Amino acid sequence: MREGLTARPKRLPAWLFYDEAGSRLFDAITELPEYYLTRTERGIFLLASDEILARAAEGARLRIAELGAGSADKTRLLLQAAIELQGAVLYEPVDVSASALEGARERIEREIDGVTVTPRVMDYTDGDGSRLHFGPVDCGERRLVLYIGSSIGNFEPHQAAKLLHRVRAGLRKGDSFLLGVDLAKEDSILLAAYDDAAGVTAAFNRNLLVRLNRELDAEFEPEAFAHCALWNEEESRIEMHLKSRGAQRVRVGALDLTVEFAAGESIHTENSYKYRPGQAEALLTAAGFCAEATWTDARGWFAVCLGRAK
Ligand code: AVI
Repeated sequence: MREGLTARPKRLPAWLFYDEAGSRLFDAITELPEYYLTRTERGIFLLASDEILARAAEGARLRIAELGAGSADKTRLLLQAAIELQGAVLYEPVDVSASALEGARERIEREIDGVTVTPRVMDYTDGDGSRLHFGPVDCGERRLVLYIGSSIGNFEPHQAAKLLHRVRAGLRKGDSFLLGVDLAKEDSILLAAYDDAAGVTAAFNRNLLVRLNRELDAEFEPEAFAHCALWNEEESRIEMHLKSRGAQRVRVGALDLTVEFAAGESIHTENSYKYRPGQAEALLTAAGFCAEATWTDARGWFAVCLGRAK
C-alpha cells in the first residue's frame, strides 16, 4: 500500500476490492442492466454447456476444477451438463479464501445432486513461476479447469500469460482449460458497464478507501474521490480510477504516512482488459494448449475458449 500510494501515478491493487462488503457489491454489479458480462457468458453456457463438456471429455470421465470459488449460476450449468454426461462429477474449486470455499461447497452440494465438492485452499494468483497443484486424477479420468467470468482480464498481459503457463504445468496431456474473456466492443457499452447509473460500481471502487480506513487506520473521505472509468484504446482495457475532487492530505496511520493529492489527481485501482478476436486463443497456444474451440454470443461480446493440453 505504501508503494502504491507514494508512486506516480498513484495506484492500489485490485484484489483489495474483495473484502466482505466488496464481494457483496461485486455480486450486485453482476446483476446490473449495464454489466452485460455475467449474463452474456451465462447465455453462452445455456446454449453450449453440453457441447463444451463433450468436447472436453472426448469420451473420458471428467473432473472439474475451477479457479475461484464457484461462479454460482454459471458453474452450475457446466456441472449439470457434466452430470448428464457421466452421472456424477467431482468439483474442485480453488480459492485463497477458505470461507468462500466452504460457502461454495455447502451451496453446491445442497443444490445439485450428483456433485461432490473437494475445495482446495490456494492462492492461484501467487505467480512465483511454479506449477499449480491440482492433485492426482483417477486412471482414465481427465481434468477440466474452468477460469470463467473474464477474471483473466484483471491481469496484466504478462501476468495472464504466466498464470496460463502455471495452469498448463499442473495438467496432463489431454486435460483441458476453459477460459472466459470479455471482448473489445463499442466504448459506450464498455463505459456504461463500469460506470452504472445506480452508482454500484462507484461504491465498489470507493470501498477500497473504506477498507484502508478500517484496516490501515487511514482517514480517507470516500466522497472526496470521484469514481472514474475510462477506455484505454491502445491497451484495450477499461481503467478504473479514484479522482481526488480537490487538493487534500490524507493520513494513513498504520503506515505512518501522509499522502498528498493535487486536485484531479487519481489513484489507479483496476484494469479490465478486453480481448481482440483470436487473442485468447493465442494466449492458450503460447501456454502449451491447443486452442480447440471458441463459443461466442450472437453479438460477439464475450468468448469462451477451450484449450487442450498438448
Ligand atoms: C472480476 N472482474 C472480472 C470484474 C471486471 O469486469 O473486470 C471486476 C469489476 N470491476 C468493476 N466492475 C467489475
